[in-house]
Amino acid sequence: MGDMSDIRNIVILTGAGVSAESGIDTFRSGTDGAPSLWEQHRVEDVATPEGFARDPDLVLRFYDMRREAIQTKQPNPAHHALAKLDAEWRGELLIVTQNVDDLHERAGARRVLHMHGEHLNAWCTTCDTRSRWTGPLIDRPACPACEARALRPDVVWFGEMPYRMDEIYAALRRADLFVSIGTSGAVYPAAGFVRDARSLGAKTLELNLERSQGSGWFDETRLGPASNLVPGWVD
Ligand code: BJW
Repeated sequence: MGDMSDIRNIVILTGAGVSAESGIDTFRSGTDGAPSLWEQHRVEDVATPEGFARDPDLVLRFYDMRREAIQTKQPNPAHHALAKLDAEWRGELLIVTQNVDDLHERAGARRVLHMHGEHLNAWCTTCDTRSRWTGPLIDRPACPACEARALRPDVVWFGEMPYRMDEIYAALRRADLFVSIGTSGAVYPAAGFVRDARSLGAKTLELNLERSQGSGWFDETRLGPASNLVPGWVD
C-alpha cells in the first residue's frame, strides 16, 4: 500500500489495539481470541443487556472503574499519526472506532465515529437522553433531563445495534482504501467491514500486533505495535 496516488477516500477502523500502548487493556488476546477477565468475569458477561439486568451494580462498577482509568491515559503515537492524517488528508476520511475511549479526539482527530458508544456519555433508559457523565453511575445519579435514576453507560453491548451504521456503510461504499488497526476481527458487524470494503472495490490493509481472525481477508497485513506501524504508514 505504498503508493497512495490513486486513493481519495479512506475508511479507518480502529480497535482496542490502537489504545493498548496508552495503557488501556484490550478485550481479547492471541489469534484464538481468548477473552481477558475482569474480577473473574468474561467481558461478554458484563457487556450485555442480560448481564446488566442480572447484576447492575457489577456492570456499573466495571464502567465506573474503566472510565476513571481512561481519564489518566494519554494518546500514543498511533493516535497522533491518525490525527495528523485527518488534518492533512483532503479527500474523504472517516475513523470508525470501536473504542469507547476519547484518545483519538484528545490527539486532535475530528472525523471520528464511535460505533460502540463513548465512555464519557450516559444514556437515560427512561427518556432516551444522552448526557455527559460526571459522578460514578453506581451512585445512581439523576438524569439531567428527566431526573429518573436510570442512567447506564452509553456503550453498545452484545445484542445491541452499533451506532451510525448507515453512515459507516455509506463511507465504505465510497472508500478506495480500508485500513484496520488493532482489532481482533472477533466482533461483528465491524469484523465484516473488510469483506464489505473489498467487495465494493477498496484496497484493504491491516495493521496489527499479530495476525487476527480477519487477516486472510486483507490485501496486505503488517505486523507490529500500532505506535510504530501507524506513523510508518501515515508518513
Ligand atoms: C495491538 C496492540 C498493539 C494489541 N498494536 N495491535 C455469530 C456470528 C456473527 C455474529 C454474531 C454471532 N453471535 C452473535 C453475533 C453478534 C455479536 C458478535 O459479534 N458476537 C461475537 C462474539 C461472535 N455482535 C453484536 O451483538 C453487535 N451487534 C450486532 O451485531 O447487532 C446486529 C447487527 C447486524 C448487522 C449489522 C448491524 C447490526 C454488538 C457488538 C458490541 C460489542 N461491544 C463491545 C463492548 C463495548 C463497550 C465497552 O468497551 O465495554 O465492544 S465488546 C468489545 O469487543 C468492545 C470492542 O469494541 C469489541 C472489539 O474488540 P477489539 O477492539 O477488536 O479488541 P480485542 O481485544 O478483541 O483485540 C485487540 C487486538 O489488538 C488484537 O488483535 C491484538 O493483536 C491487537 N493489539 N496490542 C497493535 N500495541
